[in-house]
Amino acid sequence: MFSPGTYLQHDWQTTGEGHDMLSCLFIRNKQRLRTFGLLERPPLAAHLEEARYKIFVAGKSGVGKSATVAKLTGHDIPKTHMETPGLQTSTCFWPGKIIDVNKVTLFHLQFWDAGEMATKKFDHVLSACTERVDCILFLFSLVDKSSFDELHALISRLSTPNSNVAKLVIATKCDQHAHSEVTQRDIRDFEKAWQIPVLKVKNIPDINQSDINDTIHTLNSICEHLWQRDLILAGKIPKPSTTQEPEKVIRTFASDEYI
Ligand SMILES: Nc1nc2c(ncn2[C@@H]2O[C@H](COP(=O)(O)OP(=O)(O)O)[C@@H](O)[C@H]2O)c(=O)[nH]1
Ligand SMILES: [Mg+2]
Repeated sequence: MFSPGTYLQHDWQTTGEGHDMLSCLFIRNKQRLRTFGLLERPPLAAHLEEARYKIFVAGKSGVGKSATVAKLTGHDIPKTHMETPGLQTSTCFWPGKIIDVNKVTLFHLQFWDAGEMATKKFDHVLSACTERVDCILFLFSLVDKSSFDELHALISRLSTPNSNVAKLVIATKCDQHAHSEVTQRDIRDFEKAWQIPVLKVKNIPDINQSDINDTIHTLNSICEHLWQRDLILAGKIPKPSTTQEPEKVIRTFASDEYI
């Protein structure tokens, strides 16, 4: 796991250049991201190099997959839970300043969100989501411990050895932290065991600067992990060696003790 700000300048959005670009991407007095149709591009796209990525959003039904995608793509956040019918894709454009080359890249993120029923009923839905995927976001809800416990099996099921897919975990419903069933310690232990960072989101409308900063932080983190993955694929940086499953780590320690 690398520290935020290794590949992407996280405070770039507060600079004059970043501020100007963000004003093309936010609407309603900077309270919400602009949405783009299939063939639409933000006005700043003409001047920037664009990098396109497919992101699959996985997690138990009701954890907030559709709400998270809606928040990150500027759509209305669903107020009640309605199982996503079939498969939905949504797009977001996000500019990020790459530290190494001192250049702004426009990240074109396409989120793939599938309802649980659809993935269980039709095998091709899950394979469509994972085919040539660049990143998987594993979601759990802070107020549903079982969604956190299920993560281990979910990550193992969707990870193939030596695959170069960027992985991030997102904890949803952080606005309800008073009712949290998952402790900070659980999260720290999880990060240590899996070497996958856990981001936190609250899927409520961005009503103040701190909420907007949370959205900016989430998008920067996703883009930074995608960029790191590209550098690994291009052979420019080594692949982190600590991505084995926790069970294997535990077994190694256990056999060492007997030596
Ligand atoms: N308070 C709060 N509610 C959330 C959050 N994320 C999702 N929800 C609610 O949780 C319910 C399920 O969300 P949804 O995105 O439909 O779940 P999905 O089945 O994983 O796609 C909806 O009523 C959302 O409004 C959050 O961060 N905070
Ligand atoms: Mg859904």
